[in-house]
Parts: sequence; C-alpha cells; structure tokens
Amino acid sequence: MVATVTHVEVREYMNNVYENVKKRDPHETEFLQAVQMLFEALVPVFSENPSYMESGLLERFVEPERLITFQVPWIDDEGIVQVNRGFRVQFNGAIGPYKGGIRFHPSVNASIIKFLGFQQTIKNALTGQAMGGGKGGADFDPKGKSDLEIMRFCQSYMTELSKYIGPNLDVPAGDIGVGPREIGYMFGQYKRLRGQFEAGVFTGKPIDFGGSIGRTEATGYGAIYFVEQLLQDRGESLKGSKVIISGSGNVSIYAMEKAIKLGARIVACSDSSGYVYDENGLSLKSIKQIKLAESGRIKEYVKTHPEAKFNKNSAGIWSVPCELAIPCATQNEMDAASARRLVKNGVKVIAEGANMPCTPEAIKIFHDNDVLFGPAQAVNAGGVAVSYLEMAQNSARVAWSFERVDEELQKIMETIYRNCMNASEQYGEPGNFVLGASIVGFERIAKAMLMQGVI
Ligand code: NDP
Ligand code: 2IT
Repeated sequence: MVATVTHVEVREYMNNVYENVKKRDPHETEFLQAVQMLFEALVPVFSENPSYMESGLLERFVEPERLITFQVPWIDDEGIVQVNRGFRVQFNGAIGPYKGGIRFHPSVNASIIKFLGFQQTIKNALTGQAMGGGKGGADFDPKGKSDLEIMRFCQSYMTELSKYIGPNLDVPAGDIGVGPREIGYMFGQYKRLRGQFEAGVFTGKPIDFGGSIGRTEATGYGAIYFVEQLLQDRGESLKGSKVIISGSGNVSIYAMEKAIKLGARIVACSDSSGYVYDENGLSLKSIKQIKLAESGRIKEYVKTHPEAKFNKNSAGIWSVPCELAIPCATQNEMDAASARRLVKNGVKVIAEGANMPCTPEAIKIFHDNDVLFGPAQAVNAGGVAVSYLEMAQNSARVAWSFERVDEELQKIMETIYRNCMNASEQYGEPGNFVLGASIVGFERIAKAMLMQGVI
C-alpha cells in the first residue's frame, strides 16, 4: 500500500508553488490562470503520489526551460522602420522536441505565450506522441498589411528565431494570424539561412513542399471527432443538433465543415468585430468565400444572406440558444455571464476548440450544471497530432493520402477521449475531462522527468 497525503496538504504545497510563480511574474494573468487550473486538477494525483512533491517536479514544470524574447525590425510599404517584439517559449522537452504554434496578434505578450506553451506541453503529451511543449509569436498585427509587408515581417522574425529551432530541437507551426502563407515565408527564410532543406523544422507547410494533407482541417475536424465520441458514448450524435462555433478562422471553419457533414446546423459564428446568426443554419460556402478567399469580415455575410442577422458584439454570440457551443476564437472569450446564459438556454455540451477560451468561473458553472465540458488540451489536440504525422512523413520522405491522415486523426482523438474518460473515472469524477486530460498529460511528462534526473 502506497502512502498518501491529504488533499489539504497537497493544496498547501501547491499554493506555495503558485505563490512563488506569482511573485516572479505577478502581471502574467493568463499564465497564472493556466497554472492555477492545472494545479486544481492535479490535486488527487499528488495526493496518491507524494513522491511528486519531494522531487520538485511541479516547481520545475511551471518554469519554462527557455524563454526567448527578441526584436523584430522590418520596413513597411512607406519605407518606415517598424519594430515588434518576438517570442519563443521552450516550455518542457521531457518527451520530445519542443512543438507548438506561432501566433501573430497585437495582444501577444510573455504571459500569453507562456500560458499557451504550458498548456501545449500537456496537450502534446496527451496525444501519445513524442513532442515536448513550446509556443511562439509576436505582437504584430497582420490585419491590413500587404503581402510584401507580411513577407518582410516573417523573414525578420525567422532571422532571429532560426538560431533556436530545428527538426530535432523545436518545431513551430501556425496559430492565430499564422497560416500556410506565413509558414511558407518563414520556412523560406530558414532554408536560406541554413543552406539546407530541412522539411521537418516546421509543420503546417503548404503541401507542395512537405506539408501534410489534412493538417489544415485537423484541428477543427479533430474537435468534432472528440465531440462525436462524447455524444456516441451517451447514445446521442450531432445529427440534427443546433451548434454555435465562435471565430471564423482555421479551427472554426473546419469544425463547422465536419459538424455540418455529421448533420449539425451551425446557427452562429463570429470574428472580432461581431457575430452572424441564422436560426435555419449558416452557409459554410459563403463563410469560406468571405474569410478564406477574400480575408473579409464576417459582417459581409448578411449582404448575400439578408435572412441572417449581424450583431457587432462578438461575445453576444453566447446568448444564441444552442445545444452545443464550440468556442474557436481566443482565450477567455467565454466568461461566467456567457456560461450562465448558455446554461439557461439549455446547452448540453461545450467543447474548447480555441486555447483556454472559457474562464475558470465559466467552467465551474458548466460542471455545476452537468453540462459536458471538453477542455482545449483534449479537444483541439488533433492539430498538433497531425503536425506530428507531418514530421513523420517528412522524416520518411513520403506523403500519405488524406484518408490515411484522417483515419489516424480519428483514432488519436478516440484514444484521447477514452484515456481522459478512464482517468476521470479512476479518480472518482467520471466525465470530468479537465481532471482527466490534466492527469493523463501530466503523468506522462512527470514519469519522463523523474527518469531523466534533475541536472
Ligand atoms: P485564425 O487566425 O485562423 O482565426 C482566429 C479567429 O478568431 C478569427 O475569426 C479571429 O477574428 C478570431 N479572434 C482572434 N482573436 C480574437 C479576439 N481577441 N477577439 C475575438 N475574436 C478573435 O486562428 P486559428 O483558427 O488557428 O486559432 C483559433 C484558436 O484555436 C486559437 O485559440 C488557437 O490558439 C487555437 N488553436 C489553433 C490550432 C491550429 O492548428 N491553428 C490548433 C489548436 C488550437 P479576427 O479575424 O477578427 O481577428
Ligand atoms: O495550439 C496548438 O495546438 C497549435 N497552434 C498547433 C501546434 C502545432 O504544432 O501544430
């Protein structure tokens, strides 16, 4: 019989670790939020494994192995020098090379990059693949920039970042504001600097030079595979259900596509300027036309669909009645007030397509009201999982078919679902996927860290 410690003792220990994190970086609110959420979910594991407390595991886990901050100078179309701040966090490399996307958005700062890298570490472990956790980005706003400005920015960003990445060291991909075009420019610059074609240094590449078929769709499709599994387990399905999916970028669009294919009706989606709503279901073809072909704003949807309504308050999307809500835009986009509204309107499932889109208060409301809740680390893991398949294809110099990638993705999402469910049952809270995902991900990393020693 292994000795255990009480939850009270564990909480006291975790509180000390948390206070030290806070003392170091008191202004990093998003990062502190992510740390607190993980600690809460890990209480039962630490209670059963007191050795974790003795080995300084948590103290090491919350401190990034490396945080790189750098200047990104570039010249705009008027010939004026602009300067942005670039970041890369290499959070934890216990189970594989650092892996995680790059975000270009004016809100990017150390706190956001650190929370993303921290959660990425758990997510990557949850996939069962050999990837550590990392994340990067810059406070650069791609909106309204010309193609040449985007290219110059990407090249300057990569000129510095190239010193710290490599196929066996750290492998970036896309995230908000970074898609195949930006990845192409960054990859091109990396190749020039290295003088070698190292396909495996980046994932999410265009298919013509080493990208994997199915990576573009993977995060959104994967999120829906998770949801479908969750529903199937309870004798239900997406067929005929009313769904809201926030955002209208990469994750959102392919989540809509798969949900529609499985018989759901998407009644609302959004961007940062507002949301569109149609009780009879939105046309994905029109949304794709606006967002993918023309990089336009979602409000343009009502021009061709006068039956739909536009509202300029993005967060108002959560007041639209639905059975399933899938936030796919950004962190903390769903707060307690939105959660209460969704519950009042009879929501049954919330699945996080974006990273940390629900505040801890919102999650508590869902749990208290028996709304099924899928956390980001599990729900959106399909994107990074297919990134790993891209790395595998690059290493073997082969290209798989869409069917093969999609089949692997479905298997990975089912396994993630099942592992989280089993862990939640094992720890006495069946269906608590926050608990399940945190435990499965953390334990894998913890074991590796313990086996590898401290120095
Ligand atoms: P995109 O840049 O393709 O799309 C982002 C969407 O979210 C846009 O519709 C954007 O609207 C909206 N959005 C962004 N910031 C805000 C904000 N501050 N307020 C309101 N709306 C906002 O990004 P992705 O689809 O790739 O990423 C979406 C989310 O999914 C992020 O949380 C990302 O970290 C996460 N994710 C992405 C993965 C991927 O493979 N791409 C994998 C796993 C998670 P607007 O155009 O007006 O800015
Ligand atoms: O948040 C994420 O998982 C991503 N942006 C994708 C990371 C990746 O390396 O594919």
